[in-house]
Order: sequence, then C-alpha cells, then structure tokens
Amino acid sequence: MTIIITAFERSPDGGMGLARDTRVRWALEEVGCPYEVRPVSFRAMKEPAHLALHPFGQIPIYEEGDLALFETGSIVLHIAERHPGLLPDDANARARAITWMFAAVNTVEPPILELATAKLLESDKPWSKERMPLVIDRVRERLGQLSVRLGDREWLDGPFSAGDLMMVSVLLRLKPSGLLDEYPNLAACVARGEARLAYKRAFDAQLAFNTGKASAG
Ligand code: GTB
Repeated sequence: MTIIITAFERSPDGGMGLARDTRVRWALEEVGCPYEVRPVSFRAMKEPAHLALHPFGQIPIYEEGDLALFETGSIVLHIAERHPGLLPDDANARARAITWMFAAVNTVEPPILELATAKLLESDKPWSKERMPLVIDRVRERLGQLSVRLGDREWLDGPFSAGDLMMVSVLLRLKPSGLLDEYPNLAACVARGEARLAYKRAFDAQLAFNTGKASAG
C-alpha cells in the first residue's frame, strides 16, 4: 500500500531538515519503506480537508490506505512497529526504546521549542532579554541530564532505535544555537545520527523537495 506523507509546500527553513516531516522520512528510510509526498500550503493546512486529517492544521500527516495519522511520535512508532529495524525484539528493550521516544517529544523537545518560540516570536517584546536566560537554562538543564545518561554510549540504550531517531531529531533543532556543543557526547550522538545513510537520504529528499528537484523520497 502506498504511503503518503504531507509536507510543507515550501518549508520556512528552505529544506534544512527542521520541519517535522524529516523525522518521518528518516524512519521510513531506516526501514526501507518507499513513500510519496503530498505538498500542502500554509493556507490549505487550515482548510477543512486538511483539518479532517490533522485537527491542529499542521504537517506531517501519514496516510496509508484508510489510515491517517498525525503526531510524529505516533507516526514513527507506527512505522517502527510494522517494520523490522527500529525497535528491539526483546520486550523490555522495546519498551525502553519507546520510553526514549516519549522522552524526546515530551521531556526534551518542549524546552527546545520554547527557546525557538522565544527567539522567533518574542524577541521584540520588552521582557524578552530578561526572560531569555531562563529559557536557555531550561534547555541546558535537560541537555545536562541527557548528557549524563548517555555517557560514553553510542546510543541511548543498546543499538540504534526509534528512541535515538526521535531524540536526535529533537536535538538537531539546537545545532544553530551552539548549545549542543556544550555537551560533546550529545553533539557526537547527533553527528552519528546525521551520518546514517537513512538520515542522509531523508535529508536529501526533503531538500530536493524544497528546492524543487523532486517530489518523492
Ligand atoms: N507535535 C506535532 C508533531 O510532532 O507532529 C507538531 C507538528 C508541527 O509542529 N508541525 C509544524 C506545522 O505544521 C511543522 S514542523 N506548523 C504550521 C502550523 O502550526 O500552522 C515545525 C517546524 C516548522 C518549520 C521549521 N523551520 O522552518 O525552521 C522548524 C520547525
């Protein structure tokens, strides 16, 4: 059955991999699953046809026959559960990998998003300068904790899993800030993620899509 994912017709980052379709593309590439991409404009995302599939009017959406999913955590879990390669066979190891997926989107991503919001949408506010150090400290707190847990391991819990895929995807957003470099083991883990062939294929496909060179991964 053809898998279709929805992506920005034109991503605000010009295809630098920051939009969340990249993590879904990455998961599909890891398991060797072909997919097509349906572009959607900012206007169309708020119209009834799109809202019927995504109640929050966002991308990405994952469509597979009658099934339409939103939320990248759920989409990547769906892919990982249906194809070998992203979740361990051992039940406990599998549960721990899924725990890392939730930790990525539920515990590590929120302060990172808060920082992005503070920079993009609040920098002109009179209180912005005063608040920014607090926002940055919250990111540092999470990165510090994550860095301690990762230690000198290659990945968070045994071989590369969907948990690592989600965590690396979340941390990637911090690269331009320089904050990641304060935690060399995290920066190295992210670099290992970026070096994976499946990630490169996903990144290249979304870049080509955004620069008009292709329409499918
Ligand atoms: N929790 C949801 C998920 O994980 O699927 C969040 C989905 C989401 O935030 N989607 C964003 C969206 O559709 C695109 S990825 N936004 C439009 C809207 O809400 O109206 C976030 C994103 C977009 C662009 C950049 N960028 O260009 O730097 C970075 C991140």
